[in-house]
Amino acid sequence: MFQGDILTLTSRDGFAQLEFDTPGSPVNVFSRKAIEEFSRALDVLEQAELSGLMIVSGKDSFLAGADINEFSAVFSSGADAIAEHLTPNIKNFERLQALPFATVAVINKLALGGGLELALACDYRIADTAARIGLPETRLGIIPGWGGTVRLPRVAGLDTALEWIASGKEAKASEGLKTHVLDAVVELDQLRDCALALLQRCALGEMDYELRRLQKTQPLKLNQVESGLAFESAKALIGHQAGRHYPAPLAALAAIREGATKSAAEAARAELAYFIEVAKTDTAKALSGLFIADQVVSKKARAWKAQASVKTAKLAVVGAGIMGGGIACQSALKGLPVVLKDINQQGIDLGLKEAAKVLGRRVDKGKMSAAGMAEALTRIQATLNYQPLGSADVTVEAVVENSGVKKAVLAEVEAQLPETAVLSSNTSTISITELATALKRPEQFCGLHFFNPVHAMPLVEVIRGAKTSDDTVARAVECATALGKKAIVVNDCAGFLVNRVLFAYFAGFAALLDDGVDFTHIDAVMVRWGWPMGPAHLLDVVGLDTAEHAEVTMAEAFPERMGRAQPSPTARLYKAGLLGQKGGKGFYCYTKDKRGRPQKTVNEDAMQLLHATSASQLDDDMIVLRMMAPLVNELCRTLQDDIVGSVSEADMAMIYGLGFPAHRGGVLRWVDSVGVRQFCENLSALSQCGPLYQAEPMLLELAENGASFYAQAENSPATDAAH
Ligand code: 3H9
Repeated sequence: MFQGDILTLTSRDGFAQLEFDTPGSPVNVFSRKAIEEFSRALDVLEQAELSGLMIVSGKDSFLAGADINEFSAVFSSGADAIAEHLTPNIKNFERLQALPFATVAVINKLALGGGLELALACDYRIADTAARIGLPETRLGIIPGWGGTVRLPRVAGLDTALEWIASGKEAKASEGLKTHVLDAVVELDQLRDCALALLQRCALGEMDYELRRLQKTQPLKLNQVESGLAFESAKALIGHQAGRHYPAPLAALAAIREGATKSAAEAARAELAYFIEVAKTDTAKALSGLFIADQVVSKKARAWKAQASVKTAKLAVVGAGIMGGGIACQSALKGLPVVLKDINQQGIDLGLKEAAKVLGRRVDKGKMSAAGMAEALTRIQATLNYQPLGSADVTVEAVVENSGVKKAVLAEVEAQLPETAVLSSNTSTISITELATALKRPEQFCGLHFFNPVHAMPLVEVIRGAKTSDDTVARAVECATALGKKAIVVNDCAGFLVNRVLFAYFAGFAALLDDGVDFTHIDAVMVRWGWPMGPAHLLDVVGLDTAEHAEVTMAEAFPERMGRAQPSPTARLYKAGLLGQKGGKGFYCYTKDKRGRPQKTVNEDAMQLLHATSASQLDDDMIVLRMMAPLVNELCRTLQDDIVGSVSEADMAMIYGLGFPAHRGGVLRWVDSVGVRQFCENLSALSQCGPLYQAEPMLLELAENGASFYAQAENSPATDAAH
């Protein structure tokens, strides 16, 4: 009946089938082209003599929503452009809902965002038992824009709609059925037969699809007092959960609230107004940009993985400290057998204790059964001998952060490994090329830098030394992804990508402290700005001994920016015997309250040691600039020096490795939102603050051309072989 590039409309015995199948893509999305074809298919459907329609997918999943790649250009083009982008599918869904026969959405595997909105515009929704459905728009900084805030409350009730839309959660098919979002859940191979049977019953008048349409077009049936209470309590809860940097969940609530007492057509207008309001925010641009940057990272990792000559079937970890134990635990959790080797039983006990602690917390939270935990722990083979390492495909060295010790251990381990094995180091700062000088097979050696705590931090930096082979990089990426991590391949330098940039940030912090600014004030400002913790707190968590040691390494590598004439604040506290959180005292004192919950109070000794005065306070914007400028500059240098392969990977590494606030979309995307030229002007006011504050050539060039990091990245996507 209709044949487009994406959509095919056919009919048999009076029942039509509209199939989405986007050529060359693993998933279906509502791109402009798909929307346009949908509208043409509706032209045909409106004229045809039919008894029912089922909408199906030719892919192994139904529909993943709007094409997120189209958002950035649209969101930057103002309210009219946003409205123009949304309107064709709003109309399509209204036309679908008004067809003169029953309609059913056949959901295989997933229906998200606009995919579920399409299904909600159908009279019935049937999904397979493993399907996941949801409206994840608020996670992208927007709200559903094709009727989700109008139809979901009318189909499933206010509570379900508020919960699903504000959280952006993906629900299982069983929950969809329980909440009446779905009408039936069947085995995958029965989906289409079941849909046809349902349409036949509608055609025979056994089921009243018109009644369902009536429910979707009328105001919500709510008692005014109750609904006032429901909206007010939801507002408090959603506002609290979302936090001040994420406006979309509250905008979704406002759209639902405004539409609740209105007809569906009026409610749709309210939805559009709220959609435009949020789509224009930097948060929406940042969060939808993040999805795309994340896809760049995943795509590169997939490409590396595909090249790996051997899949990791067994891992080995040498050094059973907090990091070694954490890596072994992650391996066990992901079903990968792991050998955990240390030189003494105490070390082994510590590593196993760490693993049991992490898994135990999962059991407490109901994420794992006690039997599952026991089974996972059996995957860890603890040993004091080298011999079991012989069966591991990849070995991670995680001993003390000292170049001499690491070289000796690595050489010893290499001698025990089969010639085909990959050896790696979990060093956080020491050059991989330098460590490789101790080895006979440097081409089979690389860095695998995990972050603490291993189970919680999504990033692993895969560091390529001067002699590391492509296959070793590929196998390391394969191993990191098998451990459930996001792998980003970087070239070698002191601190690699993440710590090199982090220590520039700490250098900015030290400079502020030298100027007498109170560290509690800096921490408070940076947390308000969106960081999960301020720099002083972060240094305490890293450990002042570890941080001081890394500072020395970084100062040696980059003396002009990170070298210091006098001991840094970290060094001063460390020399005064303060170790940070693990020792109970650092910038802050760490204790537990009566209920055993951790407490953090200012350490007055640290205040005195650092001569912090509240007199020399700078305003918040200046503190943010003084903290962020060294980080931005250093990140530019890592791009200039080819340490990291693309703007997207640089930004994602900051988010996954440092917890940089996601609502800012990444460090460089944040600079784009300020404007590169404006950022350089802001920096020029800080020229007296030294080399950390001199704008890098990359920034100056972008500023001169009126360009931005992402405009640049989109024009010349980094696909270079080095990464
Ligand atoms: C929305 O619908 C708003 C409306 O209310 C109103 C709008 C105006 N767009 O992740 P994968 C691509 S907002 C563009 O590797 P998986 C993805 O880039 C939207 N592309 O596979 C990748 O491309 P490539 C609400 C998309 O199995 C390929 O598909 N929807 C989109 O691990 C495979 O993806 C969402 O937020 C998209 N919407 O996971 C869903 N979705 O092959 C976002 C996927 O070139 N998507 N691609 O690298 C996801 O959560 C996951 O991709 C999904 C599949 C679960 C679907």
